Amino acid sequence: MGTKAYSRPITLALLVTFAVAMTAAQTQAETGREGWLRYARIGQTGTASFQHERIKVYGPGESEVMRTARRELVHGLKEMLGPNWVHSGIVPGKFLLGSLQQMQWFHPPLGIEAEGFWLSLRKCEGQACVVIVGGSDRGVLYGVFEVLSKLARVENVRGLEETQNPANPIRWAEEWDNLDGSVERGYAGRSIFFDAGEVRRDLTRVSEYARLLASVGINGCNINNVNANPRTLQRDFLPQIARIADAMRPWGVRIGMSVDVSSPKTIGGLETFDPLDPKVAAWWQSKTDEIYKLIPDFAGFVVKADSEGRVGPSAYGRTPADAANVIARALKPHGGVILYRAFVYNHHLNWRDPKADRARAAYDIFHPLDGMFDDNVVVQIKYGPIDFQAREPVSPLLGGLEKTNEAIELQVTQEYTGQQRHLVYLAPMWTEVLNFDLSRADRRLDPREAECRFASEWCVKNLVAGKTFHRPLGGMVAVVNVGLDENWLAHPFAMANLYAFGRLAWSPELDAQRIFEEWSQLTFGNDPAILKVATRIAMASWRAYEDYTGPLGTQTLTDILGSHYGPGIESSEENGWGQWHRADHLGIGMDRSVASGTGFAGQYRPQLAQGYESLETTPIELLLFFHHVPYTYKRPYGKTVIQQIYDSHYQGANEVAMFVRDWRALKGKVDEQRYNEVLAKLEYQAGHAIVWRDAICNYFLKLSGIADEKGRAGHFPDRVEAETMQLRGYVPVEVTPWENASGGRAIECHDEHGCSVSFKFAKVAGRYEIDVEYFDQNNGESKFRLYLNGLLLDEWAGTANLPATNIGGDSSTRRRVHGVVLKPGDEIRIDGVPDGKEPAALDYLEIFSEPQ
Ligand code: GCW
Repeated sequence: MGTKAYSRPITLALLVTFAVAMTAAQTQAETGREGWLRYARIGQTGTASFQHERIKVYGPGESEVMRTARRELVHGLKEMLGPNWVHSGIVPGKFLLGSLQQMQWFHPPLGIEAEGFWLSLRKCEGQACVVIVGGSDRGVLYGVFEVLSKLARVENVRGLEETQNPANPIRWAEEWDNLDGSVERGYAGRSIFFDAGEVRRDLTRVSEYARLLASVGINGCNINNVNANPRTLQRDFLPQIARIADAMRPWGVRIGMSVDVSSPKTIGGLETFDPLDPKVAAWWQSKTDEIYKLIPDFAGFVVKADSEGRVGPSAYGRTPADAANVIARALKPHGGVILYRAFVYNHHLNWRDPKADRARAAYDIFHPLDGMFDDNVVVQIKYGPIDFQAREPVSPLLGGLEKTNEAIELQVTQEYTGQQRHLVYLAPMWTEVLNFDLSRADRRLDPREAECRFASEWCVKNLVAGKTFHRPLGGMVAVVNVGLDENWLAHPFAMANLYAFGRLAWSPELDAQRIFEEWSQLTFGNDPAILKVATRIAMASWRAYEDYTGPLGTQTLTDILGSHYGPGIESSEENGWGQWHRADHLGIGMDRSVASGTGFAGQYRPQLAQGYESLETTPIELLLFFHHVPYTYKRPYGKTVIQQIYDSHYQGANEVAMFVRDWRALKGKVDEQRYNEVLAKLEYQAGHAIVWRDAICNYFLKLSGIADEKGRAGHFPDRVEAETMQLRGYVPVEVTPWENASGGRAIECHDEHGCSVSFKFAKVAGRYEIDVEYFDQNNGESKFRLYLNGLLLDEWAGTANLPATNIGGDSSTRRRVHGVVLKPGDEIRIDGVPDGKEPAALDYLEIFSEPQ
């Protein structure tokens, strides 16, 4: 290390105390645009854990990433420490950053890998200083973010001395953005990359996104939908793609692109896209060379082929390995990689065939190809064998490739887990998957247990990182689908999933709750009251969602043919998509045993396969994924399956009601904007959880004919069905499927001047909560007014952005009015005015007694 590295120090001097006190309550509005990188002011009231008289940032090196690192550090320190920053330029430094080569004279420890870093509190010229050494410039940037995060969370850095290396070489965010600006399965606004067939002129949000990604160590971003439009590869389009790369590069985020394997034919003018045809290979080579001319650090391609209507190598009788390798060889000279998705399956399965099973597809297709993929191919495998369900067994393919690189694919975008209208913190599920031991014996098949305590080589996290079989590559990717919404993912808490994904890709050893706490502190500040409530809600949320949607391994029981959002129990049956639960009046579940079912259980390693094979040793959470059982089946000391269905749905819905209550306790502590945003979303979720609960309980009550032993399912003593009230203009309608509305019916208004519905209250006098269940479609903004004896109690409009153009489980929404004093004979009336195609529809009123 020569003095050259010190030639252009940025020096900032002032009197600063890093206090360990709580951050003051954040009471001004916050939009969430900064994500967890808010750098809120640190309180100055406590004892210093770490005192500086002068802070100076030396940033040797001139690379773009190094400049970013230096700027970010200065920015973060300024924001957190206050406005008293002064540039001095001469004072001995307190923060030193540099790459390994530049900082040798600090004798950094051995073992700092290319993207890793070393943080150390040292004495520099007689004063305490924080040394940040990266294995590369990117490593320095990651180190800077780590230090800033520690400071923001007022962690004691007095004894700072740590080395961190990422566990996974591949840590990518993938976006399903289309060139027209829409985002497939995106729930947070339009694409930050594209609009109207072009790359956006203003890529500010892209740079900001790259900053968020870099702050949790994500090093790649695949920018377009895996259902790929070949247009992105066209010569005149590539310079636009290069602009995206330019926007992300300063943050060390390399971009990748989804490509359609038929491109040599569709845009290349060849008569074939057969991967074994030399002309096709030449086309990929020259196309790839062209890309690297414009984007020298291009990360690579992602491929979806032979899946859900996409063409693929099967068109020529070739394998995924053939298709992957021809592209891999074009990337190889440039250091690029191809992520070939194992999400390959036939969606025209014969549902009458008891042996047919979509869950088998990935393993059946890819396991025989093990060893046939080039070294820069990574097989990208969804965590479960079906499709991002709230609960699935771990994909057996993750343990089925020993001579092939693999990456696990997760979803931050909550396609099947409430679409960011429901709060679902997914890291507990992900850590369960990552810690799952695919070799384990059948001693205890409880998927809630972290099994990898003894670092088994068959642990998913070790397999995907490439450690088990010493693979050159491996990693974790997540479909994120951020959008132009100011807060990126629509629900403030959804950002915890993005944060957690990055943290886990960096270090899959981390604990889901610990990660959440970090995120919460960074996002909402260090007030312990907020931390406690937010953490409790988050940690209970996945289980709650699973409980009120589809427990016992039935998958999510959502409308799989449409929105993937509200309940749609029969949508998965009697079609070729293969998400079957096979419920009939006697029982439910899919027999995937080897002995009598599809044989899927046999794709696991022997001991685990044995565990899943038997009804008794299959973990209860996956019971119906592996077995078809009568509703009356129960384990010793357990409940019947049907009773578990009832209980879990009531339990899940009650849990969300608690989320609302708990969050309310934070009024005045969390800034108003985010407090209100979260509250409104939780209230909506609590209502929608009831829609889910009732749809599923009522459906299985009718189908099985077995009553809920607690008398809840099908009994709603506080409910008044809209169709039984006095209707003026409103007309009763049947709802399809019937279970998605109370009593199977609702009322609609088709008079543009409005309609009205009323009834006389008949219970004892008291104080009540009135819940109005109405339908909020996205093709109109109906208005509703609620009256008590002619006096207006509440009014609202159906303005939510729900994935529904008609009445049903996607649009059913609850409006709650508290503290209404009622006596027998009072008239409750609702006036509804339709708008556009939305008929101001109502399902029922529910009137609960409230404490006086
Ligand atoms: O879950 C399904 C989604 C599709 C998606 C597909 C995939 C991009 O419903 O929208 O297509 O998975 O992962 O390829």
